[in-house]
Amino acid sequence: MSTINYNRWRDMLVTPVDTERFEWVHQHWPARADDVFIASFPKSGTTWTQQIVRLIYSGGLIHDSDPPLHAIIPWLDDSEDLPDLSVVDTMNSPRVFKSHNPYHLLPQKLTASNRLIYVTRNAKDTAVSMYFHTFGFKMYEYDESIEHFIGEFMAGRVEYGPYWTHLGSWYQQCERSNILVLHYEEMQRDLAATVERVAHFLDQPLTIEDINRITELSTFSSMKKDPRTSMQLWDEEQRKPGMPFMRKGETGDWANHFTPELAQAFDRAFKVKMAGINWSW
Ligand code: PPS
Repeated sequence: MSTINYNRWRDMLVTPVDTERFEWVHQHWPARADDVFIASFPKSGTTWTQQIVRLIYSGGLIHDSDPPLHAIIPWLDDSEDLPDLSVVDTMNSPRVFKSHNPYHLLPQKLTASNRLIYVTRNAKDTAVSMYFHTFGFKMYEYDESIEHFIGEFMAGRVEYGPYWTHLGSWYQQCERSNILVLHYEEMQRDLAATVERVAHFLDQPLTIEDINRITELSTFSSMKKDPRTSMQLWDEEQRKPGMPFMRKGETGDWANHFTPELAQAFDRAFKVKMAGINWSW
């Protein structure tokens, strides 16, 4: 299918059908003062950051009885991912949640006491990862080429898009002291330093041994091995064969999928669309 049946919620396209949940969470969800949010444009390193944060709070310990990562750090807006929203009332503080919303669509009851971590990734790598996500999940019924998807990405016709609007909404807020911005590429360059930075932001003192353990458990290969972080169940039930959620985990993979002409056109268009957003990847 060449077009995807997105739903529209406010100024965004989304695939979850239950947009009432999005609206309710945005308007009414009662946040606690110490709730933490990990937010991102999809495919920017959300799951990776969830793993780092979850390990920081557990002192780098994982137990066999632990539930999957997405149950420890749930996605409030998505009623398929989290059918019973009341379970979050029983979570111990500080609770951590995932969001794919732009800043202005976070729960309105959040205040300056809530810590927010925003993860970003190079636009071309994000587009490639999002293509494999969309092609791989059966629910999208999407079987077009990567060139087609990149065209959709450039036109802003993708979930939670446009990419530049999402980044712009967070960029405008990023000087706030309760916001930490991570870049996927920096995480790749120095994961241990990222772990340290996030722990400092969350006021969680760690020993060198803790940092080393968390770093090791947050590598791509460790996360791919563990069914609780590799989203193995999604792979088995919801994705096409040979299209794993933990796909490649590399920086610069775009070069394997963009022709030089397409890369040039993309860069030209994004220079204009991203004007004023001075993050570099
Ligand atoms: S989602 O569906 O929006 O929550 O996806 P998200 O978690 O934001 O992004 C998925 C991409 O992140 C890669 N990933 C990692 N890369 C490096 N190291 C680690 N530990 C890691 N964990 C996840 C994952 O493979 C997806 O990227 P691609 O390029 O598709 O491999």
